[in-house]
Amino acid sequence: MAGEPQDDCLFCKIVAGRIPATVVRETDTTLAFRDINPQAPTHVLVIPKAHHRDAAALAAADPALTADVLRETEAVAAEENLDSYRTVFNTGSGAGQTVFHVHAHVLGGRGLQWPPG
Ligand code: DGP
Repeated sequence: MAGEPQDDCLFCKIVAGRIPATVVRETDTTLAFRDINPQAPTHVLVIPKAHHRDAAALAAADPALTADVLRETEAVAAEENLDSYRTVFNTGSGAGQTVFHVHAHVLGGRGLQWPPG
């Protein structure tokens, strides 16, 4: 069911503390932790604690939680002293999504090219 923890979900396991992560921010509804394979000097993932598959599913199920995630991306950028940064939601395997628990990548600390690959 939407929002319920999934036994086979990596990020639900991080939320539950069953897999370690370098947490940089936590709220009642969200968790922000460093990406295990950073693509920039700052590369933090912001997730809702509740399980939703992707950004579209999250936005449809819980607009307030969607806003919480977006607010936290900005909070991470401020804490990391990023003047410029990129927030990315990969949606679907064709776009590079590999973990199907919605997450915003916050990337910064270097020049970022456009368009992305
Ligand atoms: P995506 O490809 O958009 O689904 O991004 C998934 C990201 O998750 C990817 O950049 C690598 C990161 N990742 C995968 N496994 C782990 C993990 O166990 N811990 C942490 N911190 N990040 C992970």
